[in-house]
Amino acid sequence: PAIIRRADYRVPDWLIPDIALDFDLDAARTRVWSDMSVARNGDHDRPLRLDGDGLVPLAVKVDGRTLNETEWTLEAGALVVPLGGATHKVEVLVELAPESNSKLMGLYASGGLLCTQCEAEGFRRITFFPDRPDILSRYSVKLTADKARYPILLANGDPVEQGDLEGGRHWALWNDPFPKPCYLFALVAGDLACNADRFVTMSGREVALGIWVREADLPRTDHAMQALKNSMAWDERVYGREYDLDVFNIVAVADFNFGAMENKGLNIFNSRYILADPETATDIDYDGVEGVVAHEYFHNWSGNRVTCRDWFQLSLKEGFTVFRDQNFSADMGSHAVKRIEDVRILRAAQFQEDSGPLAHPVRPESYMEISNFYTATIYNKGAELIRMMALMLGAERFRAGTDLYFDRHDGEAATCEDFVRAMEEGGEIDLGQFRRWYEQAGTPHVRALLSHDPVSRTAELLLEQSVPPTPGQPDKRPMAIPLRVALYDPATGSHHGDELLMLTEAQQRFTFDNFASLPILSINRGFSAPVIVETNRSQADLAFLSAHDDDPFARYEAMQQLMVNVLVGQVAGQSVDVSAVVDAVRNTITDPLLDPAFVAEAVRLPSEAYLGDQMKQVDPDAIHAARDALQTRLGADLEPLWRDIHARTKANGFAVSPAAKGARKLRNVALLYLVASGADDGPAIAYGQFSDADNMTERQSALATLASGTSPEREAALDIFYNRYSDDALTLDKWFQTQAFAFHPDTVELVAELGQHKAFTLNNPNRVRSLYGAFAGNQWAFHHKSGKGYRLVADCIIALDKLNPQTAARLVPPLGRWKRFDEGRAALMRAELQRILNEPGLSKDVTEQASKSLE
Ligand code: HT7
Ligand code: ZN
Repeated sequence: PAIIRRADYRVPDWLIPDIALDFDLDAARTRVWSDMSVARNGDHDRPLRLDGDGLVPLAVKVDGRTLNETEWTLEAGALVVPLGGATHKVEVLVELAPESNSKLMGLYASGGLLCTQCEAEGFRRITFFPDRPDILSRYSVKLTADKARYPILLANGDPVEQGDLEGGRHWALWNDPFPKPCYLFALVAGDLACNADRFVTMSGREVALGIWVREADLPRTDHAMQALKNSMAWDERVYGREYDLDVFNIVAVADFNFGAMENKGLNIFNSRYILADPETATDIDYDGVEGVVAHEYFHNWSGNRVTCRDWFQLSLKEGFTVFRDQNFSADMGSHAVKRIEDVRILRAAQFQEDSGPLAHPVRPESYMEISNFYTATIYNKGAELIRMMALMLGAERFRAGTDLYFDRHDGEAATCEDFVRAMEEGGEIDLGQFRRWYEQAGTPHVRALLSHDPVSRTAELLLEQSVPPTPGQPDKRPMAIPLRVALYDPATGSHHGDELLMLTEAQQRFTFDNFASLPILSINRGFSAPVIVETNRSQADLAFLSAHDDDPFARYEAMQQLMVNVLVGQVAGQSVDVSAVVDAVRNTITDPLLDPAFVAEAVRLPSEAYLGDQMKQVDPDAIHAARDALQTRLGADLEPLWRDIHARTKANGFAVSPAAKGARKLRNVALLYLVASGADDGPAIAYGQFSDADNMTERQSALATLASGTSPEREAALDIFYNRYSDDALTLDKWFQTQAFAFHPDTVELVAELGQHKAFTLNNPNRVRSLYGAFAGNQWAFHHKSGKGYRLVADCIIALDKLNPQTAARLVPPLGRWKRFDEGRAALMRAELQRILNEPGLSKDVTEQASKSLE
């Protein structure tokens, strides 16, 4: 497949200022009439080239005249029409079969609905069009369909008119006054019920809000509606950004390749990020709904009003919007806990990506298939870049920078460089070296060595940075790294102030006055930079910080590092002292001043995958054994405390407040340790929580705890859960996911069986991710030394590629981490990647991921 390069960007040959689309909708046969005004862009004689994917033109007209078949050509799916003048009217008719569209890109059918997904390149599967984000057009869309089957007809923008037709059909006309790229086009037709509400904007305009779902799901939409209204108010208050249309609609669909889509005025969501009630949604689900609703809403400015010039600039909208949604969620709950959660996700997904064969810069230089670049690097590392700029500028200057960015580029297709320049000008700062964060892949390593001179009573911090080689980038230049640090004086137990150090050289020294003895280093506070910090801090220093650091992230980090040191030492065969960890955990769970949600985060053991990342070579079995043993030890040594926490955090009734969520989080951690302790009544207590819970957070957590054991309660709970939720797809996903994540000796066989279960289907991406995606994230099971875990996932990729290549391609990266494992496992992983690549007719999506993974 062809490689697309950032350096090859050229302005479009033709612009499309206006387009009218006329859809005659039907699941089996939909006809699409497109009527475009086209305008030559610059002085050239190149033909009009309209991208197409799987389309056949049934009629082509130019300025009202039907062309014969010699007057146009099809080249690699695109319709090419030579045109003589400066402007023309071009019309094209095509026919689609939405019900046969299993890729879920373009127009497709989902649970009786017809809906669209166009980002990144799905619009070319609907009609012939220059499918690139720098072509901005005004859309007018007419939808016609059978009224009984599709009583609701929605498209972008504002509704204009509607009417009935003979034969039980009806129509609706929508107009979007804001020029937009075609990836933001959307329509939905179906039998939907509406949760209707309103929002009055800061200038006093009333906006009609609608969340559209199946009638039966209506009671599960209130949390999403509240999140939407909170997001609208937050964007006005924090960024001064007001909503611009008269209506804002959201539709939930069951089959969706991603989380959601920010189509102008008509967001389309994976139903898992809209529907929530206590019976079926965990607190993580509630937070997911709030965060994704906010994310898609915020795109209205960071993405829609200011869009991307080309797909290499994807992080311009995604990194910035993730940063915005993270801060929104922090404001809705706890800043400390949100930061810990976000860093955990960054490390689990992005650090892994950045250290493997698929590492790429936040602004990539090339791609084969753009869908493969909706990555943790573009999204989460991209957000960290914005966060660093916000930190360096300070709140006021950052706001001046974003105001300038939005005002200067409103209605334009912009670049990452435009954003950085607005930050520089609005924030009055030089970001010259900082730009390397967009160019260089790989997670920087920072070595921090603190020393002390008793004569001058000074402490010296030596910082050294390096960025590891990544594909295509063997040599790296030093980055501009903002590090928040504080030095604790052991004599007083307090620090002399939080400072922001800018590390810009490969090696740099910083001196601090007035220390009688060697201080204790608190570094990268708040995770101020997305780097890996290596220090010479002792276990005693870490224990001190885990009890006293006044930066919650650094305090959490100290506790995690204590645990990592013990576990990595054990895996390496060293005899290590576990008591410091036991003491630190005891201190944390008995500290009455701490937020329970923070306590839960702090005392949870690092994941097996994170532990693997700390080692030269991952030994999944040794990691599992060491972690399991430490969990048992912490459970047993502190058993009465866990018992007490578990009993005391039981709530009287359900609430989704931060306090109630924090209590549930801690309760679930206590249950985990209690069961791990080996106490005879552990499984019974877990089963009791499973049966008595009035909410899914406690029920699923108890189920997960049981699923990782072999007690008789395990099977009983799994059966009850299945029977209770077998007709609720989103909740049944949890049943698959819980088993795929479980630490059970037979997980591979169980997942293989579940792949054959009558409720399993490759046609629903949520189901696939719940089973195979979760399994590939279960390090101990997936990396079974026999290679049977690899085979299972490879079989799934091969089968799924024929239906939905995008979703198949997202399962490939775990197989690409073979360099991190022993020779035996590496050979088995490579063999599976090769087997995938040998498959005839393999998609571009999977080909790119598998071939890069083998390099
Ligand atoms: N901007 C949206 C991206 C998206 C997507 C990408 C590829 C394939 C399917 C997709 N669905 C949505 C989501 C977002 O970041 O808000
Ligand atoms: Zn987004």
